[in-house]
Amino acid sequence: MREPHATMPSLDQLRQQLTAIGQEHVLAFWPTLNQAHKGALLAQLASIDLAQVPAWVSTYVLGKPAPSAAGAIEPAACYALTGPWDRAKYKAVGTHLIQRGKVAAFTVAGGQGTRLGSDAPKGCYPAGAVSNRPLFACLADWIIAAQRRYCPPEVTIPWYIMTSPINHEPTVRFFREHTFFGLREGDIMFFPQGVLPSFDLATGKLLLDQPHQLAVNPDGHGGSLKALASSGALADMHRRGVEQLSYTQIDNPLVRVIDPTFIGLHAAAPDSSGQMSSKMVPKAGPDEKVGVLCRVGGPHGPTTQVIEYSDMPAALSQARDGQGGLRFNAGSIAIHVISTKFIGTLAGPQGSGAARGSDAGGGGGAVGSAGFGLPLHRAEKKVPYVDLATGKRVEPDKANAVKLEMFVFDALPLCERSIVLETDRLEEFAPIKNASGADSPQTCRQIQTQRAARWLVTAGLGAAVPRDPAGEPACTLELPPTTALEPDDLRGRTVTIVPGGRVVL
Ligand code: UD2
Repeated sequence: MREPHATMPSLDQLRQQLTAIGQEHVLAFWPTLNQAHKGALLAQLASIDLAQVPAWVSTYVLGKPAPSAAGAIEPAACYALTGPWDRAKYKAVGTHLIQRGKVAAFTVAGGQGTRLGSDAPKGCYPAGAVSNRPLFACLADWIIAAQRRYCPPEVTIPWYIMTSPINHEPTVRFFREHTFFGLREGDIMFFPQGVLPSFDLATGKLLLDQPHQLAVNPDGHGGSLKALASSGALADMHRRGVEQLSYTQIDNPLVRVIDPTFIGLHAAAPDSSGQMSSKMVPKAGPDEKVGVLCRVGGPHGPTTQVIEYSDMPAALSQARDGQGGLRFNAGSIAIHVISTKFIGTLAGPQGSGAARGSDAGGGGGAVGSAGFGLPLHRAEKKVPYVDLATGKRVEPDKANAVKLEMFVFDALPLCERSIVLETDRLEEFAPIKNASGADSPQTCRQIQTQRAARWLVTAGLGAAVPRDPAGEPACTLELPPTTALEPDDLRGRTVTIVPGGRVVL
């Protein structure tokens, strides 16, 4: 979508433009619309980059571009969980940045809980294994705990939350109802992401959701980079002196929202440009539905990239290394640190994606509105539409439309040098995506319990955990970050858990 026009084009101008691109049907109901609806349709059309529409249609709607990994694909190198690298040194670097107010949290929360059978914003979904605290609260708890641990009283960790036009209002209302989960209202900024039009799958025509309204869809989490700039969030960070954004998704209650070691490694590792870094966990198996961090050959040499699972050639997903493990093992868990300067460079006047060059020094960059150089991805979906012949709204029972979206990890190859940190799945990856089976509320509860039990063992309190005959915890445990950010915080505590018990530690 384009930025709002200073002057609205006239109906005639838009009609001409639409006719030139073969999309004049979106004005089919014009004579029947009231004034308010006419104004709304004109404004919506003016906000779309109509000049781009023919290229989107030919490339992504009627065409199906092959995955763009043109060059040789190799596994990405990682900072391994067990070293050898100086974890303490980088943790100190990250802690220092947090202490000085140089780090903010950023959550992409534009999604609904559709796969979970909920119409509410995903962040409202109950996630605490025992308390049922919503996902938003779980992330807020981490920020509160990190502030207490790392920051002097005058420093806070601001939290930027990207919503979508669909869930913006309910998200803000939810935070108000819960008094911002204990955070200062002024330290949280909500902003909606942009949208892109949805297209008829067979013809490439723009779909109408209502006679006066195009069907649109959120522009993907990749839209966050542009939305950070256009919403004023980037300018707000610049004012506050924020240099690094800790990027996470909303669906994972165990996510380390602020991780000093990862932030420090990103900012100071010799092979990092300090622009954008990623965390990975070893994949659970060849078919796990996570993108894979790879090194992909390109015209300027190989770059670190995420290849989404659906785009990864099957032969590579299945390939084994010398020890029998998966050769492409680095599962992306959608956790990144991104410098504000890098985002500013992408937002620059060219928006060319030519954002190479080191940002390790931090600082804000120029903020513009164009481009961002991220490619689009297509997805075939069911999208309700108004039938032009009958004027009736149709709820399709099979995919009838193409939605376009951007992925944030497509910014990785635009970095000069990008590093990957291996992390432990049990420690920080328990996403809730599906109502049952993999990545469900049930698996999330299990992982929370196992992690809490592991931390109790590490802290010398393992005897408190009742076990079943297989050695698994025979209880449900929840360990909020406000109790412990790491296992050592539990040392010396007294813990009593009865078999079958449900305990918030
Ligand atoms: C994502 C990754 C996958 C893996 C996995 C880990 C993609 C395409 N795939 O899969 O590789 O890392 O996560 O859990 O990212 N969102 C928005 N606006 C949008 C679309 C999504 O804010 O327009 C947010 C959404 O609220 C959620 C996150 O992005 O926090 C992930 O979205 P998803 O559920 O579509 O991604 P998923 O689980 O298929």
